[in-house]
Amino acid sequence: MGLRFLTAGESHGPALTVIVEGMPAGVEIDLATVQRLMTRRMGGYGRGGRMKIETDEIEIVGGVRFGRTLGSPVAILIRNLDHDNWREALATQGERPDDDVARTVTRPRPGHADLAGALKYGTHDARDILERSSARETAARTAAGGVASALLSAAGVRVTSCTLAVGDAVAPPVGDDEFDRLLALPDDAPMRVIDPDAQQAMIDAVDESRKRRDSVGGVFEVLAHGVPTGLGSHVHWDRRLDGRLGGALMSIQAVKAVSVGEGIEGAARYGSEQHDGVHYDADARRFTRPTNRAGGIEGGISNGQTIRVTGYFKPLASLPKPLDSVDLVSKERFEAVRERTDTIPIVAAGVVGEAMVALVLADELLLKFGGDTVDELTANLTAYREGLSRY
Ligand code: EPS
Repeated sequence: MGLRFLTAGESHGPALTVIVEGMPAGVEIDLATVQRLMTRRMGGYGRGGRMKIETDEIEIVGGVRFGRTLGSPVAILIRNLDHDNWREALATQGERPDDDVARTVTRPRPGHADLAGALKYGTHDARDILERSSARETAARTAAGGVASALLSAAGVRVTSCTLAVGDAVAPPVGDDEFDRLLALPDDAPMRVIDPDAQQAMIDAVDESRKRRDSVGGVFEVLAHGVPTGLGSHVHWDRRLDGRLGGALMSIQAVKAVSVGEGIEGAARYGSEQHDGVHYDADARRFTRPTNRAGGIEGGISNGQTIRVTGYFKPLASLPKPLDSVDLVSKERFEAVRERTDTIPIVAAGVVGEAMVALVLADELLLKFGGDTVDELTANLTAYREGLSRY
């Protein structure tokens, strides 16, 4: 067993909560570092009104003592400050009030979980569905990712993200050697882009979308630096690291496609243009690559290069100018319900991507190197790395 986590909580319910199980003892959990990730997830240009209400302050309620993990499940609570405005609609007890007070939703939004979820879970109130399908849940995942990142830090692995596109505004590709420049971007940057012209073009694309009362799609990339060779495995489908990371990114609300390295570009290339040659650095006693089109994974195994995975974000389904829909009760045609929403939370999507990648990598580190304490894990990792240098 490696690292696993469970989240619970509705978007306007009392709180979100997450339990991370499998953390070894002795990992330093700096509240401010986890909180910083939470705050970064709230930011970026293109966010809507909800983030002006929330603070996403985390409360660690289990598994940590004097700033270090105990080896027991780490439990975190994030209160929804907006719940104050939703107490009656999201009450956990009592009789169902009338539809206005319950904020019943009978007009499903195309592209959202509303209709399929209402049919599946046997309700005529899509609020039962949208409260949980909401990307608000990613705040809990981000907290879990912050815990996983603390373990990665101890193993010398760092994770960051960048914005690659908003609508038709595209950033120039970021090289592996620009990792530290990405890390150094200010937390309150409107987009996670190094190139100022690309950033401005993305801001303009958000403004244009707002002007049209529409949403717009985008692309983010997650990079993980310092990942040891040998995480994941070719031996079975569910152990392939690219498959696991792909699933983890695809599980983020609104992500509809994922690529590893230059996977999408590679589909239009010859093999000789796609694969990274293998070199050997005799002084450092290690294999090197002049390029990283594979995104740090070959045969489902990390190859020691920077891991790069890209998430393709569809335009959000809550539109200020709604599409056609049909009332769940009367079956009459109506415009879909109008919910407050973001234009595109692409910076947030990148941060959630970082969290999901961190969770998968921390799980893989524990599966390979084990240990009930962080010292045991890092000793095993050091011995393994020494073994590789004698290969
Ligand atoms: C979301 C709708 C909006 C977003 C929300 C995701 O929330 P609300 O309905 O309260 O305005 O702001 O994202 C978050 C709350 C968040 O924390 O990221 C949706 O329908 O998915």
